[in-house]
Amino acid sequence: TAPIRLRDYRRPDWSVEAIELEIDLGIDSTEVTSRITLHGDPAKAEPLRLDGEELELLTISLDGRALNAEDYRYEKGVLEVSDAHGGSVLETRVRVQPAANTTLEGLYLSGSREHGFLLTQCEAEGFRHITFFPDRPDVLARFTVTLRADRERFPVLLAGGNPAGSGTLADGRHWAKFVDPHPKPCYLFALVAGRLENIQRDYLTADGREVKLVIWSEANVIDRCHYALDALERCMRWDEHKYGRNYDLDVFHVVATHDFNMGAMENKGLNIFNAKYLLADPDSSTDEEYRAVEAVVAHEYFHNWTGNRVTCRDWFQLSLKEGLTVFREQQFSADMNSLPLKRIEDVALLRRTQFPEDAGPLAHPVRPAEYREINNFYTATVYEKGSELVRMIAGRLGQEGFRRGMDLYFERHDGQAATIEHFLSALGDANRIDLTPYLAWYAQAGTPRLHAKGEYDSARREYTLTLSQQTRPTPGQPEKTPLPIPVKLSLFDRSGTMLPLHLQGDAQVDGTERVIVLDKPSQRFVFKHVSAPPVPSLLRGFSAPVVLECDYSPEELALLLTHDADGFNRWEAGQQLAMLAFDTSHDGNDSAACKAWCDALAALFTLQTIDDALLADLLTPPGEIEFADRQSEVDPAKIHAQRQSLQHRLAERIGVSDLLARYRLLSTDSHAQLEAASQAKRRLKRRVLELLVLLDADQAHELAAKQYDSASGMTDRLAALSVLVRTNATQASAALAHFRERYADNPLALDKWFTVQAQVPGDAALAIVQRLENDPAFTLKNPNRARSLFGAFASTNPSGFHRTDGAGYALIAERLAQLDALNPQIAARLATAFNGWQRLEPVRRSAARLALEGLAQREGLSPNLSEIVSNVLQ
Ligand code: DPP
Ligand code: ZN
Repeated sequence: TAPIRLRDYRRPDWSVEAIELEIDLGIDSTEVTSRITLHGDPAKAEPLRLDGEELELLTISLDGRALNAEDYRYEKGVLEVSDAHGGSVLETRVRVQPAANTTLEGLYLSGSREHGFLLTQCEAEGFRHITFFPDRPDVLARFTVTLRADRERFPVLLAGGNPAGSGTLADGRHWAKFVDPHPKPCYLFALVAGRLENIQRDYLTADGREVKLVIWSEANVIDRCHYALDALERCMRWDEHKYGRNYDLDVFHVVATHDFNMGAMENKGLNIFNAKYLLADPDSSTDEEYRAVEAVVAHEYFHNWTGNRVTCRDWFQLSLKEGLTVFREQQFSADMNSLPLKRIEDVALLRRTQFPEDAGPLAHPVRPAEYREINNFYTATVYEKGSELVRMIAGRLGQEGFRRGMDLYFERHDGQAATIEHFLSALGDANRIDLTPYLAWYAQAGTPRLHAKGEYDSARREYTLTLSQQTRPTPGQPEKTPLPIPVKLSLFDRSGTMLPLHLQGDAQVDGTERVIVLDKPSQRFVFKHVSAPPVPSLLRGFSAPVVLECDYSPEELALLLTHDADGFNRWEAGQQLAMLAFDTSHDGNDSAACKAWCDALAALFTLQTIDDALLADLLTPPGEIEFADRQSEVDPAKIHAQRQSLQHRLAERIGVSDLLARYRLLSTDSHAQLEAASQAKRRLKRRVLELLVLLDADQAHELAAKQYDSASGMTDRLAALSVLVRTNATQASAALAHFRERYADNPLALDKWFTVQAQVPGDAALAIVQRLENDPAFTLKNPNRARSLFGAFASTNPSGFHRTDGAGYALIAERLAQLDALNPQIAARLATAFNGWQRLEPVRRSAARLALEGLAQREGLSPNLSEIVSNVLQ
């Protein structure tokens, strides 16, 4: 199929003023009657064309007249109708088959035929699997929805919008009607029907609207929804306070399902969540998962303004809502928890997922120029890098300026389908700043490399910082232009004190931290009145999504690691130092960098003045994927071994007795409370245990086994299990058996049981994965389960997946083909694990190529999977 291009965008010939849906729900067969009131200019309009995939058309009429075969044509996903005009009403009745739908797109069944419930997923192009419609985000219509179903089987009927009546039908079935006063694109349509329980709360918005907040789930997990309800209330208050945004319907429904392709979906008034991001309780959720629930609840809620009230003109603009909403969620989570820890977590995620994407064959701009399958563009680049771009611009405008800009954005575009240009214009106009230079960030793929070089002139007492930028070619973009890169910086003297900054050209000193903007290939910045050679702390808070290259000495990095007041940059200095240590330590010979890294961390460890959670992060070197990202010929087994030996050095430097003592100290707080201090202790305790096992495996295994047995919550239990399993402890099998049994009826907990085993490093992993896929609890049909085993293995376990014999590749390629027949979206996502294969060392590289080429040649691959496989192969 030909790609769809941004530059070919045309406004729709036809739009829809209103749609009335009447849906007769059944598990095997659901009938959808749709009446759409058209809007179009008959003079210049093309014939009416509507999207519709695999719909069994039962009846069709235009303005009350049943259409004959010559009046319309339905083929290849398009319904074409002649003689429609502005104001015409087209009525169609179609049949769809929810239970047979394994793609989890459109209308489908979650759970069993006997007990499951029906639900929809329409973003990006699922609505065309439900009825005929112009399935594009710039067609906004008023939705009126009536659901009809058997009352016993489907006691709960929900759709987006406000409730507008319900009752019993003559045949004994019941009905419920919903009217959404806000015109919306069809990707925001949703319905849910089945046996569900709820918890609810009244909420009064800042502008005085009484709202019912209702969370729905199957009965057995409804008591695990309370945390999400609290989080929902918190994020609603926060959005009122921070952005002046109020909720705009009388009800806000949130529904949990175990069968979902994405994390969650922001359908207007009826959010639908992957249970993984809604359910939380101490016995089955880790601290990280609690934070993820809070973050995703907020993300979907925030979409109500950034996504729903102002939506996207076309799918190329996806980051307009996703990047912006990720950014808003990151701000919220930082406010609720800790700014530096959140920043560290987000930057680590960016480096683990987005940087490799941007450096390989799948690289694409935050606003892609073309795509074949839009579902393949819900990527780390659109989401995470997109958020970094908003952050850069927000930093440029300052807190108040950004709020002014957002206010203007909402004022101008409420009720509209907007573009990235609209967004930048509103932010810029409100601040009388031209932000168009930032558009280049949206159009250009690849991670810029920022090179920094400092020179000190003792005679003139000047420090000159030369910054230069370079972005490597990416597919389809051989030439790169320079981007505006805001660099937040401070200068430290050698005792670790920040120096006043007097930039040449400025009238006077401007504090001890400031932003300079590099917007040319190379630029010099001169700082005056600097009394001794300083150590620059660059890119503070990660002020731009770039790779910083600066020739720091180990001592300079150690100084920043010890003294930098910016929590993020402190961590960053440690990461850079660990990178240096990794590059320079060979065959047991410790380099100066390795020594400096170990010494600095050991000192911080002993000092006990640093927050426990931050310390845990400082004690963690970059991941294997980040190390691999910097190498031209990747040997994942070697990287794993080298990273292990680096950690071993660190553990040795701290020493068994200090590690043990700290472990014991941290173990005194054994209650699964959610307070930050308790969470921090658990995080550090896990890290200490992981270091201890490198020095004294027997002792650490005993402690881990005890921790597993006595854990009062999932965080401690899973940490212990993971240490036992990954380091092949004799106690591992008993703990695994216990976990399997204890959580047999808890799919989210059981997913962790699969994952922890799929992440066993090295060649042992494959046999484990092969054994686990024969576990009766394993199924490819459930996305969470498929990801928990194959996703964990292929995407998060480099030394396990990348075997020299290629058996890891062969297994995943085979499963991809099977998965593709069931659920193309999930198959395509999993296939991205092959990204980066071109940079593997030759033996693995040819094995990976073989597996990929074999997969590419299979008959009947979905457009989703073929796009990823052919892009990865190129
Ligand atoms: N549900 C996905 C998200 O919220 C797509 N909109 O990011
Ligand atoms: Zn989103």
